Amino acid sequence: MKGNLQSNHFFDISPEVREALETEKPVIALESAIITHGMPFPENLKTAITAENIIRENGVIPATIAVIDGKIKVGLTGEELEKLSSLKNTIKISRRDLPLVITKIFTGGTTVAGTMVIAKMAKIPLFVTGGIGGVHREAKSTMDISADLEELACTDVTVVCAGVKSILDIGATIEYLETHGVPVIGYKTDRFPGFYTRDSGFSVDYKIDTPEEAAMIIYNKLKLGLKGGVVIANPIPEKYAISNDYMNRCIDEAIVEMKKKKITGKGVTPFLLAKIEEITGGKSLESNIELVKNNAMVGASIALEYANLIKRDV
Ligand code: PSU
Ligand code: MN
Repeated sequence: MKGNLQSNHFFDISPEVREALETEKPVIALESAIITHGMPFPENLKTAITAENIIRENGVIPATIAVIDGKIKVGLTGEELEKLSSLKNTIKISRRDLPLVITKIFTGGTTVAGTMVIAKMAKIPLFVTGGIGGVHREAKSTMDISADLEELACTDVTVVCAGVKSILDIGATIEYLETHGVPVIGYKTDRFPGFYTRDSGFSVDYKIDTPEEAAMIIYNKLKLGLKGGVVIANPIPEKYAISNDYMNRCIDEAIVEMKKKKITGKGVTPFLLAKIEEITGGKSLESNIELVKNNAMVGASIALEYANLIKRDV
């Protein structure tokens, strides 16, 4: 399981992450499109730092992934985090953008898909985010299906998230994951969480109650040689949840605005996130921050258990 990318000139793995990978200490990746395109400054920076701190306090090394000046970074310094969160007009980097941004020496945040690609290359088995992308509500005519789903179908990295927002067609997103053989597991819940809400109205097939169980599922999947990711769906803490009805009204309003402005492609998700924050007067942002912290905590506890399993397996 040793990291072998130290000599690869595309990568810059931080000394802390490199040491952890070489000595099989628990490491968990974090995405950065949430920093560059998901939250405004300075909340994006504060949340990124807090999530890293939570992970460290739980005995795990955080590896935030991004591309800075054409280098693929695994583990960012404080300065790099600051630069990434305050820069305007950075690139939202998914799988397809990677060869471009390293060639053109660009800077940007990696989406769930982009982060999974890099985490896999760096041999990091787990990763924490807020929410994953999915099938957009009008995908029948727009074909807008997030590359995150295809990545989950083929790349062997587990994602801890709070489900998906109802800016998406949640039912179609769940069906897509089922078709592509991606396990969707409820963490202490049998409902599929809807990001701001603990229950999207859809169920999950399996509920787990402990980090040990999550780690064992990921480990057994590895042993079976099954390709693809796993979704651990961890609901937002009750205290920060927002009602489905209210949220859906805000989302409908945001979508009307999006259509008026003719926003399409990779601009859709960042636009909707920012618009919803504006409509809710910042309430959605507060919830977003809290669910990321909660995912960092659960993700770290799973990473610890998973590292124990890998250590025992020689
Ligand atoms: N959903 C959220 N917050 C986010 C994202 C999604 O609730 O910040 C970001 C993630 O980086 C995700 C990306 O990978 O948006 C999906 O974008 P698209 O729909 O363009 O694939
Ligand atoms: Mn899209």
